[in-house]
Amino acid sequence: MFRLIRITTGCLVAVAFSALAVTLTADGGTRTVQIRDDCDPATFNADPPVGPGLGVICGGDGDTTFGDFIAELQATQSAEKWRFNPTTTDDTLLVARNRGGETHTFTPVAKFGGGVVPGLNALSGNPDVAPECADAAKFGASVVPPGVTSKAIAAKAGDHFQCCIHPWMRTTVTK
Ligand SMILES: [Cu+2]
Repeated sequence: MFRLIRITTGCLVAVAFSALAVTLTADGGTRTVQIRDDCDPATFNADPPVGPGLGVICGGDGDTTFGDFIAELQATQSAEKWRFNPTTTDDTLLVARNRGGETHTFTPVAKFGGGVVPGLNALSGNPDVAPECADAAKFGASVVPPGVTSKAIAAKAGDHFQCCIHPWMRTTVTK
């Protein structure tokens, strides 16, 4: 750094280098976790399955019908296109960005477990509800609606984040 400054001329250039170094350091530890789904609005918002009074649950333009979503869960205990990306990160400042059509949560949990939808817990093999996902009073602050990016969340190695609606959606912070 000193050599760079010496071979350049002028105070403004030196200041510019310093500012760049600070910016790179700050960005290096931040990770945007993309939240994705593929819900087909016609079938996800139909009644059934959603039922009256719950409003629109799929505001996106995905291609997976509700029937295919359930069938995939029955076959594999997961729906591949409902996911956090990445599923592991060594970054310790996280923001979650919902690029899907459904509301998701990005909730810190001590241990991965089920969420607030009993049917999805059963289909995904998560019968034990994570306490942090037990009710909206607990996970409400971690809800990420479609199109929204969360505030930055400080994390450390070993931390776990999951969706309290779709409990197979997970990210683990690694060393
Ligand atoms: Cu979700």
